[in-house]
Amino acid sequence: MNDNRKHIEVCFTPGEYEYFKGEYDIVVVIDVLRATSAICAAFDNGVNSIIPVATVEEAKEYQAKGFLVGAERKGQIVDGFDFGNSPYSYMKEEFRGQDIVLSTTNGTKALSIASNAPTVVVGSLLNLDALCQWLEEQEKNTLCLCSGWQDKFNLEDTVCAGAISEYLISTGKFTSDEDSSIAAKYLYLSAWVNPIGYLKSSSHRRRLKNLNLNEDIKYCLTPNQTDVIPILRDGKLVKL
Ligand code: 3SL
Repeated sequence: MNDNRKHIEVCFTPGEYEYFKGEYDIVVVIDVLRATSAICAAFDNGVNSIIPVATVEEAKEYQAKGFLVGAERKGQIVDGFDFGNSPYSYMKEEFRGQDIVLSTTNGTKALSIASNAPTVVVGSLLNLDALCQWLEEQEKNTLCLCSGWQDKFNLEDTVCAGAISEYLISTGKFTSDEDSSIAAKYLYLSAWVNPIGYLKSSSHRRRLKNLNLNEDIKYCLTPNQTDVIPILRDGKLVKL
């Protein structure tokens, strides 16, 4: 057994992050529905950078300075902003090469609380394989931080974190100690036979379905559509 194995652990919600922080070289922030999926889609479509901000007030300050700003709360575009969190918003030609500011209910909050970690990257089902391979190459202690929903556990982020953990453990270079990590792995193993079917039961999927966001759900739950790995550098997400 290789005793130099690095840790891959899972934190279920931003509220629990304080019990994990400081121990990991890399934090992977995950918000499958929809913030980190939208961010991956944006970079895949040529956006130059994204400044994630935790509050609508900060988003308004950037708007006043002339930035292109998106804001979402509870699944809907915040009044006064032109776009929110739909991955399709970021596929417009006019966004290519642009610097964007984004504030969302949970995803940008998680990015903001993780921002002091040595390395922060964005994970989703969309960039799953590329991210797993990159994490394997780094061989560093890694934490998957699930954005959850208003500090509550959610299925889709946990399944994505479990997929990352399972892959890294299978390389023989990583191990997990925390029960949250082991639970995430088992959840992933039972979900992966039919991820869309499994995640049909998730509360946030139902919330988004009620807002007629079925196309977004389908897109966000379809793995491996891009190789981009967004990374936080000086408060800005850029393409690695
Ligand atoms: O919480 C978030 O950051 C969002 O992704 C939520 S929603 O999918 O836009 O409802």
